[in-house]
Amino acid sequence: MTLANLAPVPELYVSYDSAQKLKTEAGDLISHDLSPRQLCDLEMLMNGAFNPLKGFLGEADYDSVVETMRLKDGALWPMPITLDVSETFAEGVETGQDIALRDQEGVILAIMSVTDKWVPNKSREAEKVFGADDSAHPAVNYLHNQAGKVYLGGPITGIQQPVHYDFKARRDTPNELRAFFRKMGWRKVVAFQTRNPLHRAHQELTFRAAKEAQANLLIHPVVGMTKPGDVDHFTRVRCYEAVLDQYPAATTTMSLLNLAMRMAGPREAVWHGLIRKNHGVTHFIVGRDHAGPGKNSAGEDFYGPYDAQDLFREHQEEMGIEMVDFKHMVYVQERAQYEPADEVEEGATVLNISGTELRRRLAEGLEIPEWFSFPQVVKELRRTRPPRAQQGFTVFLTGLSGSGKSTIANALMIKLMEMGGRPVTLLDGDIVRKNLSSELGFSKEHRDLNIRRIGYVASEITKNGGIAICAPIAPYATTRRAVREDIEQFGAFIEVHVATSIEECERRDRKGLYKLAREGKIKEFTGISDPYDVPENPELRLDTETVDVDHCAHQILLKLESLGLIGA
Ligand code: PPS
Repeated sequence: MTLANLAPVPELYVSYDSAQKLKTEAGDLISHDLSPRQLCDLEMLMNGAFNPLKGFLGEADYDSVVETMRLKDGALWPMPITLDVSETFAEGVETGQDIALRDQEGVILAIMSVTDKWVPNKSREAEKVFGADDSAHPAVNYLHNQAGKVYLGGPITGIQQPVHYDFKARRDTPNELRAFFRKMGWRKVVAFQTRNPLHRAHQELTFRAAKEAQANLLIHPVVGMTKPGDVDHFTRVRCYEAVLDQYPAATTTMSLLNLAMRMAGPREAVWHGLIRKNHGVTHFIVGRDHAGPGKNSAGEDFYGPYDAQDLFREHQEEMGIEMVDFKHMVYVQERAQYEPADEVEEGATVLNISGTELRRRLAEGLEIPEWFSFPQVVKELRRTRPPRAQQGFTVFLTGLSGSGKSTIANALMIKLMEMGGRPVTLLDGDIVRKNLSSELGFSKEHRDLNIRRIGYVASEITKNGGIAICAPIAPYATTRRAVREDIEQFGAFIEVHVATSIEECERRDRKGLYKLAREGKIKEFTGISDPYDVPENPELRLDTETVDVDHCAHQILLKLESLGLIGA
């Protein structure tokens, strides 16, 4: 039987006095500004959640983790925790040097003594850690399109904890949770990891898991980074707080974990187990498709539904934390209660609402029955996810110069303004280049920056319930995808490919630019001397060669209507 050993785990912080001194000295060091994901990783490193790691992995440990799920000393550790930086930054850093790690406001949180600097083989990392070098996997996409090209490794000296302004009382370090369990006399604790709101089925299964293991229950949701598109953590925590009242008092607690998930399925499950072990937990609930990233680019699941459970089971003894299998709970109408799907009497009426169905009901403002969730949870979800017809969204037109993007965008804007209800903003390529991006040219870097700026403004508009219509060339698929991700956190992103051929654009040559490009007087001209990645799966593709502008704009309106974004 697993009982908790609640002695403290090692942290990487120095004493208050040393921290003050180090902070002053660190002012002279080269600084790295941590990305949101690195910030989460650093917090987990410093507070002992990633024990036994002492810093960002060096090259030998990294290779070993990628290949064998173990550090080079043999300790089980399935996830490479690495500090990725740009090539330019890496050029200025030598091994043996100390660097300061700062948060996004510039506060120095830690010093890292750089022992290793190398260029990783990211495709190998993707294959081994995430199972496929496929950018449909969010962590693989991050690896190739967001993470820097060079990795730095070395031990960390922790100066101060990252500051959180939200839900302070609900955030605990591993040692704070251990102390709490000790104080409460909890010797067996089962943890439930989640990145989704809890409904009645979850409440029932976690309660049963705790009863079966004769343990107390820790609801341990991730509030760092989860899967793009998830319900934001502010809303989720308000939902969790509402559900907490449903458990018998004094048997259950909730704590927030500032982890940046990777959605790595089986490896992630083992990683989650090790992290919970560090928090003093003895049992861990692993469900079907734990930390699953969704479908790969061939439309298939990345991992088998029980791969995570299998890998966890294989290692649980070594980890010192027991797995509790997730039971698929369903609502049995005749008995008016939840029961494990495999225990339901034959002939009984089983009710279930899938995640997709729930999102549809929320999006369309439809009823969500009491047997499915708690009224308070539904109220919170409705507050942040109003019906689609009241949410903000972005229409992103992309196509060659002279394809007709601006004309269609203008017609669409007028039509939407005529309908009223939401403010509409047009971010046309030329307008943006005049106002937001006047200093930029047409190199790949500048184009990316230009599109990221448009994406940023559009995401703010979308977040605040408005309609953004963007009409840049946006020639690169990876940048368009990044913008989609930014915006889909807040509302719909409708990519419209204005598919006018290069021949037709050149024939029209409204601005005379194609002629100049052919003569070599304009360099890096899209379609002539610079690439255009044709969108593979846009929400809509418009043919402007046989269809007039008015009708093109109308086609977009029909699409918006079919998505529930306008109308009723
Ligand atoms: S990008 O690639 O998305 O940043 O381009 P964008 O901001 O939409 O700007 C495109 C407009 O700039 C003019 N222009 C060029 N386009 C492509 N390549 C080169 N080298 C270039 N130089 C100037 C052109 O008029 C584009 O306007 P549109 O409205 O697309 O015709």
